Amino acid sequence: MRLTASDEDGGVSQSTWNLTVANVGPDFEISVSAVPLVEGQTLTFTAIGVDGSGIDPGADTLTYSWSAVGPGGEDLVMPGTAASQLMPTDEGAYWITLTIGDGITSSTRTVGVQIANADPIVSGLSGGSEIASSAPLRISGSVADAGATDELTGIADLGDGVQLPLELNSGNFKLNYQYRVRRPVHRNGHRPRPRRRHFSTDLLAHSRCGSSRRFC
Ligand SMILES: [Ca+2]
Ligand SMILES: [Ca+2]
Ligand SMILES: [Ca+2]
Repeated sequence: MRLTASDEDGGVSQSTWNLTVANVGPDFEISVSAVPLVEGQTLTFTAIGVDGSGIDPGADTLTYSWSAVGPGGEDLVMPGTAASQLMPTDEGAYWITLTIGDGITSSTRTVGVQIANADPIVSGLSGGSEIASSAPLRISGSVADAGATDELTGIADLGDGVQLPLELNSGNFKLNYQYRVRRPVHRNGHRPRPRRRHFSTDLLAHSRCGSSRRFC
């Protein structure tokens, strides 16, 4: 910085003052999108300044480097600049780290999110809801789970003590069961003619934890 002093008679004097402006590094927090913290849900992480200020007070060009560690200690890729996204495939604790540099120095922040398991969903049920006692029971449908690594099992509970395992093929199942009703014997030794009857079937789907069994 140069200081100049002048008088009314044309006298001039100058002096130089060395002034150094120090860089201020990035300062920020990581915000998480307000969505349910469950597996299969895409989460958005955004770098924001502290207390409403900017991430860096200078006009520096900032660089961003995101990374994440899953519940099993696995490294997860997170591209992006001021914001990045991650879709947890299973429940558990995920740790997201962001480093922002301004060309001179850098700052790093880490935030953790606890992801919950999502229940499997049974859908697309089709088949007869009323059959004769000697007719086969046929029901089909599908089971889906938001957790990409969850292993699915299913049980059909006929409500009378009979429970049948569902064999899932790519999430689809077909239940084919010969449902028999014991007909009472009358005093004369004859059985009454079979009558149609109603029954209810509960399909229970379960998901087993994939990579992080400690959160089951
Ligand atoms: Ca700076
Ligand atoms: Ca799961
Ligand atoms: Ca699940």
